[in-house]
Amino acid sequence: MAGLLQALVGASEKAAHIARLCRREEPLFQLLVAEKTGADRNRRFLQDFKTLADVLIQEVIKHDLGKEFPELQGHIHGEESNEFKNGQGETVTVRVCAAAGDTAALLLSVLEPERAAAELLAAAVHRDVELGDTELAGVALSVPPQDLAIWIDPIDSTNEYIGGREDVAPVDGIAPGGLCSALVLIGAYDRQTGVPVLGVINEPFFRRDPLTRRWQGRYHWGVAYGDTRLSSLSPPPPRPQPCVVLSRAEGGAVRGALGPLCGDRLRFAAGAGYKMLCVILGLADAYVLSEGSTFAWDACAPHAILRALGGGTVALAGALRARRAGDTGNPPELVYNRPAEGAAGAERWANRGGLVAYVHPQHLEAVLAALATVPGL
Ligand code: 2IP
Ligand code: CA
Ligand code: CA
Repeated sequence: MAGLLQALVGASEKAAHIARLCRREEPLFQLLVAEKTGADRNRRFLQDFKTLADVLIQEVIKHDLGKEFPELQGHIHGEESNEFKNGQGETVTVRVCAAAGDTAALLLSVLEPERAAAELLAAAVHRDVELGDTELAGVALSVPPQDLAIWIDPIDSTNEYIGGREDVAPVDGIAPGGLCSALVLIGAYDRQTGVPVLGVINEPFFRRDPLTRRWQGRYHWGVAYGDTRLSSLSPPPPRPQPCVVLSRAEGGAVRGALGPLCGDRLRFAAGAGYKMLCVILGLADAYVLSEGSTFAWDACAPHAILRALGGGTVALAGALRARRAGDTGNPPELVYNRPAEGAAGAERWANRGGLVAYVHPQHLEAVLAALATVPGL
């Protein structure tokens, strides 16, 4: 049996394949779109979409990991619920069946009359993934699955995934938006402490193959367990003057406070996962978010990789509070096992009070010092 890390990467590859498949045919893609309702609504967007791709991908990851690691069953969580409304207004519970034919029949009840689409998706759900990654195959870890739980964001940056823009020009390597900011995020955290320990980020739309014009993906992983720190990536070198990446929704006060620190190195990008990936890859030195508009499933996987590289993700409000109280210890990191008190639906898992993602502690320190001057933060 391969290890848990290999299983997370394999699941992300299958997920990325399904994400690509769903975009290939525009009429099929239109069929896959349904609107979110009720308490699951992400309050940041007027129109927040849940796609069948999202729901299906989450179920596939849950199914494959739970089958290989029964100890994880009941501890694999994600952004989506597995209920999907079909064209007739009936609620269909999306799940992976024992055989591809049964999964296709279930999917057809959502996709009717697109039989070919349902069969294509079912085949992708049931296919075996061969990784062919010798570096990853050589990683031997003794991380006990019974101590862990999982957060899945089957597709982060759904809006960009649906919009599908391919021609967004990057600014110093950072794409301000577009398809490349849609990512698959799978993170494992310690059930007792809530600390993230394994993370996989998959980029399904990394680049187009120059010959076939088909999308090619890539993935990154990290381990921060006990004293073990391992990653598919090396820590990026720090810049003397930090580059900070923000959401376009970030307000003027935060932009203004970071201006003197970054000069002209303030960047904007879509996707919480993508912005954390920019920090992981060294395209930015920090990602600052002053609001609770990300969730446990957005941050868990990238946070684990950041930890593997010597960095982390702190809870912004808590870090500023501690700082203002004269606490000189390490600022509090986000944890993933504690629902917000008094909240309902997705809000239970919001990273309330914002966050700062970083690799180099000196950048975290500089960012917190700058933000401490902002009244109301
Ligand atoms: C979203 C997505 C958005 C992000 C938001 C996340 O997740 O990553 O892009 O907002 O915080 O919750 P922004 O792009 O302004 O950073 P999803 O697409 O999975 O709903
Ligand atoms: Ca997300
Ligand atoms: Ca999502």
